[in-house]
Amino acid sequence: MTTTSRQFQSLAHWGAFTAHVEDGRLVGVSPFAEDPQPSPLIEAWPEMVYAENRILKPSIRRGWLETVGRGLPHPGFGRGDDTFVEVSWDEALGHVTRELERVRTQHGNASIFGGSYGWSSAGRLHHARTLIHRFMAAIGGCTGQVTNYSYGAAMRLLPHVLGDMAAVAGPVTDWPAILEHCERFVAIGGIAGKNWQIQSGGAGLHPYGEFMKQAAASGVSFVNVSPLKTDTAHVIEAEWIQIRPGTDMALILATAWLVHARGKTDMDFVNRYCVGFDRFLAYLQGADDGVVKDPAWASAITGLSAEAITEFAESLFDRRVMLTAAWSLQRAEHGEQPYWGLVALAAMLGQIGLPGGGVAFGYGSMNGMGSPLYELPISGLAVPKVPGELKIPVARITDLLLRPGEPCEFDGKVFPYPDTKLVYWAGGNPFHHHQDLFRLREAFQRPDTIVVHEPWWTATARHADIVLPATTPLERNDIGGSSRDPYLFAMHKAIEPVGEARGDFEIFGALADRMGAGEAFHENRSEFEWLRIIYDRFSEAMSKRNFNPPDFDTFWEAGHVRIPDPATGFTLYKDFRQDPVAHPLKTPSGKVEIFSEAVAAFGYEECPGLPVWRAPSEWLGSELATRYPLHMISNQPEDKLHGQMDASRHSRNNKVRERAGLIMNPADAAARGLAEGDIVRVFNDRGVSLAGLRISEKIMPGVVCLPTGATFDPISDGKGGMIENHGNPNALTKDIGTSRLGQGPSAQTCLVEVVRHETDAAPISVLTQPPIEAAA
Ligand SMILES: Nc1nc2c(c(=O)[nH]1)N[C@H]1C(S)=C(S)[C@@H](COP(=O)(O)OP(=O)(O)OC[C@H]3O[C@@H](n4cnc5c(=O)[nH]c(N)nc54)[C@H](O)[C@@H]3O)O[C@H]1N2
Ligand SMILES: Nc1nc2c(c(=O)[nH]1)N[C@H]1C(S)=C(S)[C@@H](COP(=O)(O)OP(=O)(O)OC[C@H]3O[C@@H](n4cnc5c(=O)[nH]c(N)nc54)[C@H](O)[C@@H]3O)O[C@H]1N2
Ligand SMILES: [Mo]
Repeated sequence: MTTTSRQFQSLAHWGAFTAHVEDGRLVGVSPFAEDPQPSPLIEAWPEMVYAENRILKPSIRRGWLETVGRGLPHPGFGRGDDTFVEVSWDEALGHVTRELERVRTQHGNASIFGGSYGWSSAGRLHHARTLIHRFMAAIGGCTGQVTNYSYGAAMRLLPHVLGDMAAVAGPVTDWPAILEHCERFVAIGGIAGKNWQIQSGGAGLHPYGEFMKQAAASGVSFVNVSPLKTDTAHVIEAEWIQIRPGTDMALILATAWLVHARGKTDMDFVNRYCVGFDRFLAYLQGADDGVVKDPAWASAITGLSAEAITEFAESLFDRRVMLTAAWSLQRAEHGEQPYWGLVALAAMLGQIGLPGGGVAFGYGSMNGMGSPLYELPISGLAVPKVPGELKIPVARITDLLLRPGEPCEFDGKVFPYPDTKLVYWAGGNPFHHHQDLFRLREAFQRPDTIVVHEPWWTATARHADIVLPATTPLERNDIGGSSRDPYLFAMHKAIEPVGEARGDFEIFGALADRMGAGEAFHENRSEFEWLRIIYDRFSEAMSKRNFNPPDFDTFWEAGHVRIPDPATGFTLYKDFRQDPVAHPLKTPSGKVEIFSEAVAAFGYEECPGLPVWRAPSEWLGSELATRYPLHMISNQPEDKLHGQMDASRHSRNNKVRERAGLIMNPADAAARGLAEGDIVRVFNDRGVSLAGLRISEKIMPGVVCLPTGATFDPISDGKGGMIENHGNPNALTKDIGTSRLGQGPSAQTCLVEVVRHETDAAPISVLTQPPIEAAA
């Protein structure tokens, strides 16, 4: 017997790799040879492609087929507990088009929700979220979503303060500039290496380890202000300041107060480059509220001693300083404030625009944050604008479904939530990403119809009515790359689609054809015709930069092309500093707005015109902490990307008694009589989640950490209620906006209590298929 072995180039958000295929079956992967530190996550591919929880055929929920599918009203319940019936593609597509037609004619396009937030896959052509938006535009539009879960609050705040989003979305001051010029690097929320495995759009290089090695050798002094010691690489030996979650703003304000009290405010900078410093100073000194924001004040809030706060502040005097915070800081109630506060502090220290100094966010949040400015020009299919189309702030999804007609306030505007009849999701997992999942589950009972495209039976697919099996990138041809990396990659089709899966491009194309919108959607071009167009656009943009990439066929055969390295040493807002008249910021004043008239005019008490401390509704100093004395952080998982690859060995081997591991300080465990490996009930008024216990000195007392990503597994509690069985933190998190300004998610604002789970825990079932009946 002879075996045919073939190799294919591919790419994921967690890196580039070669797929090894024998006799048409994916048998292994090897990392991209030029990647200095490939992510082990690539090894999950062979398992995931053939995983037990792959969706093999179009499947429709039994209860839907018997009601809405027959023209009867939706009874308002049934999602998430029902069986699915496998049907043909023709039948499934027929149901989808009939429902889209019915809803748009009876209720209007605004009753179709197609925001479909989520990470999809790395390829540009088959990017599911782009394709759903393009499809919806072709049939007259839908209700969409703006901003993101990652740094949504900052997306709305920073334009008011700095005129754009560069400080959070990039390009930020690069590592070479930092390592050459910076003396003190303040990382609030740390710069965690685990997060650098990931780059939206994928990457050929993972340079984090290299940058950290250089950082260790550079003499820059690092401080990690975080409840978790592991939020920085051990090689840089960062100081660790253990701060209570959600209180960073008090530390920032006290630092600012002390900077001024010690005569260290750079008044020249503040006068020439900023507006509103006087208002901020008055606030720091208590002119408005009688509260002086000094270290003693901040000590009571942060749990740090006044001496420690003073020392921290003094470490910033007369030195080149980079102030940074993780994106997680603003995924909390009032998450705008520490960002605005850090900008104000950087301004007072006169650091903005100085080489390697100033303020920027997310150095530890994703691969390539602070990498040289490659700006690889790559884009997928265009999404035409639909006039009048409403877009809700991304994290208000449950409110949209539960509160039709009620007002949503957002960044100075107000609009009513439309009445949603049909929800359509492709390339995202709201039952991973959203907060308070039992509330989302209730909201998901409301619409008439929910359609989902997925390769795997995620919790979202399980809560849908019509589930269409999507291919993985290895089952189709694509092209990928990202702006923070020097490579453009071919993504070869390595294997035939698993089961009856189809690509999202093909699925939406077929639907568009049925609805008379085919031309607008696919323009009568095939997969390969589009790939050539995307490549030609890349080539053309690169040739303007004096680099001529090879022709498409040569590129496709080689598997990748590397663009030349750019100059390094970029410092954000350097040109503004050099000449604020020629290079004003895009704020109303052209300057850094420490006070914003525009924000003040919105009249939001929780987000006034200047950076302030507002106690969140849940934190260790709140009254609720008497009942729920532990602050739960839910950070990004080291062993997967969000909910993806949860069924792989890599993720499963890292679980504790099959459940996500909750990290707890030994003192808190001892006080509760808990031992390593216990199954614990993590709970608050919103829900219960069963996790496995991990005890560690690397988390501060009073704080527990339950990373995201365990597939949501709601089970009966035996008393008529439900609990979550798999350690999913979003069964517990709070579903409120950061403020009316940003309306970002507030996942990090969450108190809990933890006790041992005494009864036998039910086995986890969500990593396989839900109950399925084969078609009659
Ligand atoms: N508590 C808490 N919650 C959080 C966060 C937190 O810090 N704490 N972080 C938030 C953040 S920053 C983010 S970005 C979100 C992430 O939330 P999501 O982006 O929604 O999470 P993913 O699991 O990546 O979901 C992507 C889905 O797309 C599917 N998919 C992959 N390829 C394809 C394809 O080709 N076609 C189709 N149709 N589907 C495909 C995957 O199987 C997966 O289910 O989570 C947020 N939620
Ligand atoms: N391996 C892996 N990497 C990822 C992802 C993934 O799913 N897996 N997701 C990617 C995505 S979409 C995003 S948006 C980024 C997110 O990037 P980040 O938001 O930076 O990531 P997190 O891990 O959520 O948070 C970083 C740290 O912030 C600390 N922290 C939380 N709350 C507070 C607080 O109130 N105060 C202080 N001082 N610290 C706090 C926590 O200890 C946490 O470990 O990560 C990306 N990288
Ligand atoms: Mo994110």
